[in-house]
Amino acid sequence: MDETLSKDHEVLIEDFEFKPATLQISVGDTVTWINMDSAAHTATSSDEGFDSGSLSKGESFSFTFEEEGIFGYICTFHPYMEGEITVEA
Ligand SMILES: [Cu+2]
Repeated sequence: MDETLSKDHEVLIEDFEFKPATLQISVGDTVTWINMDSAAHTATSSDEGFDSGSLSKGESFSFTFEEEGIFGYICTFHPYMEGEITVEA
């Protein structure tokens, strides 16, 4: 794995949605969630692999994916907010 090839991706949390809700990335890539809403949100994976904790407006959370797989996540405050990260080798 060449570190220089790893990429950064952004997911905006806006209008009670993750944008984009689904994202395909590669192992070693980093995803940053940024809360654009006045309401607090989280990005919390189903398997507890990552958890942003409560993000206020303008706050962000980054996670680097070191394993391939499909990682579903929600906002714990609004469980109908769903997203999915697909990590490919
Ligand atoms: Cu939320």
